Amino acid sequence: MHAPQNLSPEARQQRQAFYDRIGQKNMTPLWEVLGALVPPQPRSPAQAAHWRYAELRDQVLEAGRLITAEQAERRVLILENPALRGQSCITQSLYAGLQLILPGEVAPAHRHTQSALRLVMDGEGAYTAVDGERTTMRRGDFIITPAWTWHDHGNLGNEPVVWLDGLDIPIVRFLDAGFAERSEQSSQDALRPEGDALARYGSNMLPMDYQPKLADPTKVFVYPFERTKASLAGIAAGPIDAHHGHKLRYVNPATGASPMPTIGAFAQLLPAGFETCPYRCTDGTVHVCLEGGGEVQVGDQSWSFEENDVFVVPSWHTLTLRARRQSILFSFSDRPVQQALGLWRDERL
Ligand code: GTQ
Repeated sequence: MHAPQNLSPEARQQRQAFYDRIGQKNMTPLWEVLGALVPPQPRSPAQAAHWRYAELRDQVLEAGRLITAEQAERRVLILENPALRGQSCITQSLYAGLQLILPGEVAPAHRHTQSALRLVMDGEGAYTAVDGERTTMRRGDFIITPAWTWHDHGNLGNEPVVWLDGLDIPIVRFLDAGFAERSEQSSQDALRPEGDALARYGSNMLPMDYQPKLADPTKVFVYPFERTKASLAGIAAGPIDAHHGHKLRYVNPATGASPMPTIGAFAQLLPAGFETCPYRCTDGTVHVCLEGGGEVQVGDQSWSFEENDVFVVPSWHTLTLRARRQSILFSFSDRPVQQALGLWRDERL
């Protein structure tokens, strides 16, 4: 888009002097930056990256020897995009981290305007409580804490429990709309029995007087892995998509929209030996391998991945997945934001 310009040294100097003068008044010429501001296609500053769980686990457990959950409030190791170090984000719009809670510990109740998801990776016996209801965290469960809902975590079992946190922290930061508060109670009182929300809102039925608004997050705050696996196994008997394998998106069952307005989440099954056709989309996406293993290629980078490995595919980077064994992948992205704004695009290559 930038027309080549053959500038004489004098003209160049004259322009630079002008830029310097207006610079002192906090102005700058658009024409020097237009190409970068309005690129012909996305050029994410983020980079594809991969974290092996075998290494993550050791470091997370080491953090468990250095600080308690109580002291840390949330004992989390943030997964930072290698090209965005220091910004606490894994893509431009999303945050990811691994949280550890040891037997007997409590991560005290708080709430914030940032929306969060948890993907349970390792260990049994922990729970998350969301607005007065607890859910036991089982491996592969996808749990959400929508904006401004009270939440606390605890571990009643006898092994360390590790999960992946995904939050819209960079989006809320960008909008300068972050609020947070700590509860006086470190653990919320149970207002409803475990399973209540899933029975009321997540079983193809809804309470008689419940009229959800389209932008509301779902009242279903846990999507048990058992159910996800059953759905994936069910569709795997049918035709397969060349670019996605057998892939489904998690929804608010009352509206069909994403579970939370800022974060979309997905689960996919790739049969043993299956290779996806190259695909790209504008939502930079974080993946977790829940079962199986294989190879991921992003542009000219590639990795092999195993269970619980995490990898990130930035916006408009071409992705190919190959399953060595039958594999189940969880993923999340800012797709609902882009779709609400009419920005989202994808391309099947
Ligand atoms: O569990 O509430 O990874 O507030 C970052 C911020 C987790 C949480 C994070 C949080 C939480």
